[in-house]
Amino acid sequence: MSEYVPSTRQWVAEQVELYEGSGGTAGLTLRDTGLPVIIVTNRGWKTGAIRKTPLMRVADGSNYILVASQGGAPKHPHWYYNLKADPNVEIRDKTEVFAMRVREVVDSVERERLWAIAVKAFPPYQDYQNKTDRTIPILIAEPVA
Ligand code: F42
Repeated sequence: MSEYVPSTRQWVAEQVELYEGSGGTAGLTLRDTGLPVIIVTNRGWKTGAIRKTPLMRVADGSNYILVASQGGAPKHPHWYYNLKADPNVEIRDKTEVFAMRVREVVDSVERERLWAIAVKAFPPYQDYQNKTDRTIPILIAEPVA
């Protein structure tokens, strides 16, 4: 069984530590924004390591919208490639953990609808898209029946 390897970003690893270590009762927001965060547990496509990625909580019914923004950086985050390689993830939303399957949203009508929901939940996503010429991928996580 592969082990968990923390993010190389200290503040991210610390949030995961607090969120998971408290069983989903602390470390639940993006710094002091009050905006909710989820933790996506995914498998490193290269190392097989267990990775835990905090993302903004953007819900669409019982689905979650995952936005590979990485602050508008020129390249997609690593976790995007992990999810493409293995779509089976766990999403922790506070004290609840769900088995979910992820797919990239490619249909333009669906993407437009989900992007609008994401930007409403976290307006900086639009700023991030404006500052990079890469199209920020949207993935949707759906509960595994
Ligand atoms: N990032 C977003 O993109 N969107 C969000 O909405 C978001 C919200 C958010 C809220 C709170 C918080 O604390 C962080 C938040 N982040 C958000 C940041 C997010 O959690 C990630 O840190 C960020 O997106 C970068 O993701 P990353 O997967 O590129 O992480 C880097 C820093 C990392 O951990 N790199 C590792 C390393 O050793 O360099 C490798 C990680 C990895 O998955 N490696 C793969 C493997 O096989 O193990 C291989 C990957 C490859 O392609 O080589």
